[in-house]
Amino acid sequence: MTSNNDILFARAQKSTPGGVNSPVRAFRSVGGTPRFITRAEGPYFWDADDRRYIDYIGSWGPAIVGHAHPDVVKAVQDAAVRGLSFGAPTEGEIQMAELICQLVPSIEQVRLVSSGTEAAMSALRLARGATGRDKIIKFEGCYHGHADSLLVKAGSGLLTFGNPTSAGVPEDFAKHTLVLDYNNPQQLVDTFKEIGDQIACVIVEPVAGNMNLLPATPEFLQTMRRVCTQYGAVLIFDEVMSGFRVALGGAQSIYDIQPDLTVLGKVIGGGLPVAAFGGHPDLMQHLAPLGGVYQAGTLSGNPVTVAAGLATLKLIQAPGFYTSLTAQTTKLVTGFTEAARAANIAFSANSVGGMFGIYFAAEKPLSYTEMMKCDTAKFNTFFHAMLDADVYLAPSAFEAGFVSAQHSDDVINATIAAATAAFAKL
Ligand code: KE4
Repeated sequence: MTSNNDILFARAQKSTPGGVNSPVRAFRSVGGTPRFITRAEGPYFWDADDRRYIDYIGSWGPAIVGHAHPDVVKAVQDAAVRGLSFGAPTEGEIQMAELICQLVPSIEQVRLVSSGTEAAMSALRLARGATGRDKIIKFEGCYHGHADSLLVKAGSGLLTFGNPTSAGVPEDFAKHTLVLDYNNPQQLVDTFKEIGDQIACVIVEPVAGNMNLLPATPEFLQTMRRVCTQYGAVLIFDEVMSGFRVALGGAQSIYDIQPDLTVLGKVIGGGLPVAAFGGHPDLMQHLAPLGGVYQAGTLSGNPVTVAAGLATLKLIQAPGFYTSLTAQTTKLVTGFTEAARAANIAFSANSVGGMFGIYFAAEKPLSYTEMMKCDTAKFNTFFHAMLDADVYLAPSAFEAGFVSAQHSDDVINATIAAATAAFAKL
């Protein structure tokens, strides 16, 4: 019997490139038919055949309190009946800004935007405008959204500037971006010694989640903080994924390092489109309408989105929220690892707070190069075995997974049982 997902996917591909509005959803790296989701609740969502899955995508991070949480839904409903968007300031935006500043110590002023891409792009422009410098440093394997300057891969040598990873990005844009190795502090020091006074900023995922999960070593981030201070470069932590996911104060609270700017997204909107960037007022004052760095947005600080975000941020401040989320995620990762060992599969796993990574490699990868050696064919087989067992993992060997506060012991145990059977198939 043809699945409704197949019917919808065939139809979607006629009106939208690849049938999706974001590439990772198309299942291109794992093969098969994407599931078209009709509804979600708690740790579950349902596809077009009304089949229920345990969801470990969580909208790539936002659904940290569980899907369709009654408090969040009510906040959205209450806001919506008062109008959807005004193009004028609201008190909710002040409450959101004040709460973000309270929860993230390095942020003293913040600007709300509508996507992580927009937030990272704006933070880059602010760093360039504030320093008067053009060059930026990012790291291979880190993703900061699809702004032109960030769709750049490593050049051949240490100081060869980047080449575009995407068609449509002019060489002239890529040449200002230097792509270095994640978790390689010495390379960073050497680069700054050479051209530190040309560097506007360093942007990094302090806990990387876009090459699968790869946490930075403390030394890597400490070195980064030191050289940015020494050479007057802006240190930007992209915590779109790790913010309010790995800890209430984000990765910067775990590593106890204060970046100059922080980029946030995902969790702060609870699933509706909001992101943010913020830091010290000395930097933020460069932004229009005060300063010369232009940045704007029709739906920035949207009242309905802010209502969802405030309701979500209220829930995650509950005492023990992260203790419990971390415990559940650790149980999941431990269960996966034990099941793989019992089946004699070369497998490892890692987690930080409520995000996890699974690797078809005997040891946890500690670098991009090691990560690229993971067995993606085995992952793809495992992915589909789990999907057939109604467990929906991220449809790529190079994405992280996300646990919500609603992933109870029963849900985790059911997932581990499915993994035990799936490993046996490998
Ligand atoms: P958006 O523009 O997709 O809201 O955010 C871009 C972004 C920026 N920084 C980090 C650290 C991110 O993880 C992201 C987006 N993450 C991906 C997950 N790999 C979103 C999923 C997708 O592209 O559909």
